Amino acid sequence: MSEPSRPLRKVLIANRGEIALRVICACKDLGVRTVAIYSEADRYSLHVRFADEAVCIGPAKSSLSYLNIPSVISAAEITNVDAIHPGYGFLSENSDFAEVCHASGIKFIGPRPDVTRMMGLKQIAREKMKEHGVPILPGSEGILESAEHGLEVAAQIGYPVILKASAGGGGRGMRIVREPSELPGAYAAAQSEAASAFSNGDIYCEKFIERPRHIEFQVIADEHGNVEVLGERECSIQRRHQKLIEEAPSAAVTPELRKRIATSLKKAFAAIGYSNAGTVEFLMDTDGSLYFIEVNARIQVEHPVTEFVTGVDLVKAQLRVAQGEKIAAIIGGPVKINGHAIECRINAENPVTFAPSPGRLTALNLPGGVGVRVDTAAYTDGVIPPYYDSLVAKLITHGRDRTEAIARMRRALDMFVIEGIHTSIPLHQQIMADDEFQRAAIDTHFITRFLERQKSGAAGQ
Ligand code: MV4
Repeated sequence: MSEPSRPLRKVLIANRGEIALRVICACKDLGVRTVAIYSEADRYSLHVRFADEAVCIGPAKSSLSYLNIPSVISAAEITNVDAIHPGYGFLSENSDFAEVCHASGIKFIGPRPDVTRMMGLKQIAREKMKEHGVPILPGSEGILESAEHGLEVAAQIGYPVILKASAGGGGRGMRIVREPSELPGAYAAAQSEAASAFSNGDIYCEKFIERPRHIEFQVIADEHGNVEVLGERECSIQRRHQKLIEEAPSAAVTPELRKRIATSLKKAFAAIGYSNAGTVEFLMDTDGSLYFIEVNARIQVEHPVTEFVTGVDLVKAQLRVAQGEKIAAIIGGPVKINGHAIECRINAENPVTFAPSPGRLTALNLPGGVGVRVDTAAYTDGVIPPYYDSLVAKLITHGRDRTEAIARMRRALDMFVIEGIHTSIPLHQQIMADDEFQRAAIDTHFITRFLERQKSGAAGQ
């Protein structure tokens, strides 16, 4: 093990729920002390219980607590932490927050603020990736200057095209344009929507892929210019831009393609000075080509499937990178993809209407056994508050191959008991039994087709 040049003594976790607990686990494994922050709605949460110290930072509403930068920084200063781990969501990709951390002498566990800011401008990220050999979709060079400029680019690349907000991401502020007559209206709408949602009306344009797979690559980079790529995840099973099921590896990525993309990403990420964990989103066209779309400069919800198939503890790796350690010491050998892993997100929601279903858990049984992992902050008599996202647990299974991972997922779902609220467990049981899912015949329209099949009574076996 390489000696950390800046060993972490104490870390504040600027998050809640399962990811706060996940970070506490990694800190405990490294012998790092932890500080939890919590809102008034989370006083009895497990992250508060299992951290060494805990500070209440405000009312239930996120904007007044987990998103309140002065409150988070005050808690960090009072408890004298060395660093802040932001988890995902909340302040995790807020480069202003990362800057305030550093100005207060606190290490932000993530990429440098200037790099995160650059990745947040999607057309700049696109340009940088292109510059270093990562494949991108045909589209505008930089932002569109006008609707006329959009018409010129679209005429060149061919319809349909998609207009995207430079400061958007995750599906917000996009417009599909199928013919020239639609473009000026779509451009004006996208621009005003982006201006009010992101205070930045910049729009760029790409060729629209009708039926893509959503595939993302895991990157981990140290602060000495070394980058490693830990394979990919298949994330096509989503509903309204909320992922439901993720797996690693993708059944659609060959070892040659994986190698080629990894090589290009190592070059690009070294060149932009990226450090810590990152995810690179791609779309795969029906011909099997992968195209870069955006970078997520944070640890992601679905990181456990990558941990299962690579054996790398990604959150511990984030902490070690922040201590100044080198990737070679952290990964300790060449990356090998071992078997197959699947994650089902268990949400507090009605499995038919998808309406949120917060409340008290009157009974809980977590499944276990070979190849099963549950990441959750849930406990019997605990409450899922209505203020935050509806994730109750992540159920992750591993097998020697996809078939074994599915069998273990079905067994684990059957033994997962949650009473008192509605959850997506029944939905996952039906998807696991679905023929298209079992054949890995998936793309971003899978859920739409699946729900249609359910309605028409043509269920799987
Ligand atoms: C696209 C696309 C088709 N063509 N870009 C949605 C989320 C954001 N990260 C990018 N998104 C898309 N970008 C081009 N050029 C289709 C989507 C898209 C999508 C992508 C991944 C997973 C689910 C999706 C659902 C609808 C649209």
